[in-house]
Amino acid sequence: MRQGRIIKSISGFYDVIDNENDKLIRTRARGNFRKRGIKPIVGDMVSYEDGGDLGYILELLPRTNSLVRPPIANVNQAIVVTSAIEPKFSSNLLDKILINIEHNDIQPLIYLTKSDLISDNEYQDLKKILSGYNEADYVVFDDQDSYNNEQLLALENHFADKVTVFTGQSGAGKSTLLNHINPELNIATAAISQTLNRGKHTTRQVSLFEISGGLVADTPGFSSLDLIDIDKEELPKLFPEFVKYSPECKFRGCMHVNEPGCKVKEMVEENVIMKSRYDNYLYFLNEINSYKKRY
Ligand SMILES: Nc1nc2c(ncn2[C@@H]2O[C@H](COP(=O)(O)OP(=O)(O)OP(=O)(O)O)[C@@H](O)[C@H]2O)c(=O)[nH]1
Ligand SMILES: [Mg+2]
Ligand SMILES: [Zn+2]
Repeated sequence: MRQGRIIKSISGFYDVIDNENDKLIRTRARGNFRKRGIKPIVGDMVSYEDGGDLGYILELLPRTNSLVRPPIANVNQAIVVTSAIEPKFSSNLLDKILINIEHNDIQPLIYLTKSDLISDNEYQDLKKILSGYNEADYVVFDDQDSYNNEQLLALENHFADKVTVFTGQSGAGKSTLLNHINPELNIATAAISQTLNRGKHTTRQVSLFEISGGLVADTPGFSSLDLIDIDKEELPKLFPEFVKYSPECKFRGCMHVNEPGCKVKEMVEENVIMKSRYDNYLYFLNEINSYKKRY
């Protein structure tokens, strides 16, 4: 019995990389998986039997996390590809993406694209906003020349021994960024007018590529995002800079809304915590409350 990781799934077959010898083996799942309601997904660690031509997956090992759209398991970090324009930068959407990632215990990094399509002044404004994210402890890649070699290498340095997904709005440049990192991947990209107008995405399939000692997945983009599984009480814990100051709030379990002696609100007033992040927090809190009423 051997162990490995699924890096690709195509019509009932799973390509597994062996943990010890890095060999790639095509497998099928054991017949009783379906009866037991088990569906292997890309990223799953498995025990399997190497049957020569075709191997068999015997068991799935426990997942540390799993994403639904796209289905992928055991993800360590996410590169949040964020375009300056087309689609236009939105701090609300960026924060929503970030908290969804934090909710899954995944480390988000922010990567800005398409700065060549905005003016220098607009770029400076955006850079200022992104430096706030840097201060909130996020790694940010925001060079004006989005795909310059130095920045690409700096990004690749984060890949070793991790599973990394590229995520973000449709048309933001996820596949383009991956192609710059490794032109051999040759992933299909499309002008935004095509993807958005037809309501479909350029990237559909998920598979993990070996890059710089780690595994990396492109994912299909989205145009909007829900906060369906996030509880009200969890929300403040998904903002790292709130977590940092909340021990100094007067009340334990402070939601940083109307409570007196709230350190988070004080830090917002002192411009230590970004006002936009705090406003988005209140907005999401409202959104979560409105889900509660509907269901
Ligand atoms: N001018 C400019 N165009 C870019 C940049 N990055 C990506 N593009 C273009 O934007 C379009 C969309 O890029 P993709 O890489 O397909 O976007 P994606 O995020 O993979 O989109 P989905 O797969 O639909 O989620 C393509 O036409 C790219 O050539 C950039 O930095 N500057
Ligand atoms: Mg794509
Ligand atoms: Zn507080």
